[in-house]
Formats: sequence, C-alpha cells, structure tokens
Amino acid sequence: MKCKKCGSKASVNMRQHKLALRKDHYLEWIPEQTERFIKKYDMFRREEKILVAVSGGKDSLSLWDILQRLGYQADGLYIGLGIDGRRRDVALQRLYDAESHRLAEKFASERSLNLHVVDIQQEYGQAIPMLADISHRGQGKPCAVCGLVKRHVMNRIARDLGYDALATGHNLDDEVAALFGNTLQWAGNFLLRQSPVLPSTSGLARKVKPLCRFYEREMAAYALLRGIEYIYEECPFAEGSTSIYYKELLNRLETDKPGSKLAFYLRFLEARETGLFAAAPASAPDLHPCPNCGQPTSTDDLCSFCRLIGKVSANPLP
Ligand code: Q46
Ligand code: ZN
Repeated sequence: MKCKKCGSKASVNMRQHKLALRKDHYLEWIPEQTERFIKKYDMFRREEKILVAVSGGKDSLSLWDILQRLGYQADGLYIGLGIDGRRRDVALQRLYDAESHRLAEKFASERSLNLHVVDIQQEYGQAIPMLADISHRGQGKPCAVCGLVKRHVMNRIARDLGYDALATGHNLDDEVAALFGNTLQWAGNFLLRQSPVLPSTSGLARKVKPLCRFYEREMAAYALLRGIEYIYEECPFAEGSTSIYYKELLNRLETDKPGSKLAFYLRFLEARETGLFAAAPASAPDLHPCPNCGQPTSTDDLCSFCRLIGKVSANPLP
C-alpha cells in the first residue's frame, strides 16, 4: 500500500477513508483533521483554556498531545479512582490505578505540561468501589457511581479553576457504541444530547470531544507512532460491559462494510442538525443549583453526588 501524499510505502491504511499514509504524513494528518473538527463543531478557540480529562489511556494522552501540538492552552486532569482492599481483583485494580497515574504524570512532566490530580479516596474518604458498595447503586459494578463522581469532579475543577471547556478523549468507536445503545432503546433525551459539543449550561462546563470522528485503531496508531507510552489494559471493571459488546458487534459490521461506523455516526449528526429529532420531548429538565455544591441538579434537594457523599458520611466503614 502506497502513501497517498508521497507514493512511498504507507504505515497506516484506512480502508474507511480509502487513504493510506506514511508515518510522518499520518502524524500530520491526525492534528490537521482534529483542527478541522474543532472548527467545524465550534468546540473552542485558541484564546480559551481547555481542561483535558486524562486517564493514562491512548485516547486521552493522544488528545492532549494533539492539542499541545496545535498550540492550544490545554492542561490535564487525572482522577485517581482508588482501590478497594476487599475486592478479589484488588491486585489488578491497584496495578491499573498506579500505572495509569504514573503514565499520566510521565507524559505531563516530559512535556512540562500542567496536570491536576484528584484522588477520590483522599478527597471524599472512600475509593470508587467502596462508594458504590455504600450507595448500593449499580448491582456489583461501580461504573454508575464512577461516572457520577468523575462528572462531578471534572465539572468542579473546570468551574473552580476557570476552564472554558472540558475535553474528553472519546473516539468514534465510543460514540458509535453509545449511539447504537441509545438507538436500541430509542432513548430520545440521550440521543438529543449526544454531540461533539455540549454547550455550557447552568454552571456546567462546555464538554467537547475532538476525537469523535477518529476510529479507535487510528488513535492507537497515532499513540504508537508518536511514541506515547499509555496503559494498554482497560479498567478491570470494564470487562463484560455492554459497550464492549456493542463495539464487538459494530466491528463485525465494519469488517464486512468498511466505513459503516463512520457513516452511522455522521448521518446521525446530520439528522440531528436537520431537526429529525425535533419532535422529541424537551431534552433539558429544569435545573437548579445544588444547595451544597452549587452544581446543577434536576431534584429540588441535594444533587446525586452530594446525596452519595452524605450516605458515605452517615455510614462510616469499620
Ligand atoms: S466507569 Fe467503570 Fe470506567 Fe469507572 S469503574 Fe472503570 S469501567 S473507569 S470508563
Ligand atoms: Zn451537590
């Protein structure tokens, strides 16, 4: 396969784009495309301050790398989820935590970038798995609580430290798996909110996904060719998740029909823009600031995060 730009041997072949590129051309192409998406979806401007949620994985580290190469003011935020000494997979979880944190720190220090670190256990008294046990949410899996806590912390840091946008490393495979799941359920409100940009509302930071049009394998190739050291393992709790199952199904479709995932996502965005979902019920519920933390909530009382933390204080562990 030959590089489309120079005709020499290509390193990356993207059947879905009918495009093959040599290493250096590929490493230019990814930031060029990212810049195009940032402008197309009006994600942020050069004078704005961006907070990148960094997990130590290939997508978030690559995103930070790309934004830095493009000259944006981007700082990182790493959230330490913590471990639970009572779990069977404690060794795996500890390894994942320590390794992802180490790689995020290494990436930042090698490039003299600013990384904020929030350790959930230090900050809120318990690590994620234990918060999940205490709250009894999620039937054994801590993911619902993990998502709630991560969203709260990201918003808090973005708001308190004056960031204009919060950027996450969601790639096309993540977006398409979520879209597929929401479509299977005809989850109107989720479909309406699934977008490369969620504007800031009632105290919530603007959320942007600059990598939403790149396939997961494109980001893996970018991280590899850029020499970015990242954690290969998924969080141990991701195993057996519905989104991984959807990704496998969609990959089978993609193998038979290259470009299907991208087309599914782009046609969805177009349909949204042309008002196909306009008849869906109003998406945003009435939001009020939580009396405790000030973040918006749809309930008349404390937000779900503050209720969770309240439960933890009321049930101190032995
Ligand atoms: S939600 Fe669940 Fe993830 Fe949290 S506990 Fe791990 S798998 S990290 S994206
Ligand atoms: Zn609150």
